[in-house]
Amino acid sequence: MRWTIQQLKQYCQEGFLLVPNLLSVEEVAALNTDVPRLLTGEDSSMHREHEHSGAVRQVYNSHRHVPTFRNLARHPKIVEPVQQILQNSFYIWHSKLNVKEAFEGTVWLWHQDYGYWIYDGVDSKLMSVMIFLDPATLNNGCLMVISGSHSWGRLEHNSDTTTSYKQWCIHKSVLKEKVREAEIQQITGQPGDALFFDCNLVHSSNHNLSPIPRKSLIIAYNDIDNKPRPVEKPRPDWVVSRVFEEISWPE
Ligand SMILES: O=C(O)CCC(=O)C(=O)O
Repeated sequence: MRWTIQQLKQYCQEGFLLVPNLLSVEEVAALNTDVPRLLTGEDSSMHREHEHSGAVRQVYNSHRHVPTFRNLARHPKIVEPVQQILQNSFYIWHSKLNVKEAFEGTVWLWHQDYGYWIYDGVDSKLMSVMIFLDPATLNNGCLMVISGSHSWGRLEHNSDTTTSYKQWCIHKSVLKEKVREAEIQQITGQPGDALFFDCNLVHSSNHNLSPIPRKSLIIAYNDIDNKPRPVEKPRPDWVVSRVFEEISWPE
């Protein structure tokens, strides 16, 4: 499960690494079997965000409530590379099922996750793993990234309310200066593939204009020694977890 030196080097240079077939067909099927109960809202303890159309956009923290998702968040295939990257024990910052329903799933504007997370009183010692539960294609709003952008450090963000969800996104003037068309990479893949990425990687995604959904689970991990310092406006536990259950590998 450990990454090779070459894989780690690529992750450090580019700020992300796509691992094809991280999960087997059976493992993805087991997760997808539990997805409908996340979407229907029968378990109200999971926080949900919706599109203007009413479609579910995100379901937070399934790893706390659903055994398949709980096991995945602690699976050696994921936590061993996370430990190699963070070089410390860590805990789950949050997890979210990002849904992007067919025809309805809307955009994610260009941002860095640390663009938001800095206001939660942490340093940039966090990272995320995006596990594809559906195919991610050019038409259904696959993730787009700028290779190497994590090394720019945190960029200036501002709030944007033009979409169905209030987003923090990189200031347009900064984008115009920094982002070149040729450098935008579309991360397409198959169910079971996983993208590991740095909290300062610049990323976005388009509207899903296709007839197939684009569901993926993002699990964010934070270095155990980077717990949030007190801030003026602490965000709720569903987005900034106060469950500091330590994960280290080998356990
Ligand atoms: O699901 C996507 O396309 C992007 C999601 C994202 O950037 C986020 O949840 O911060």
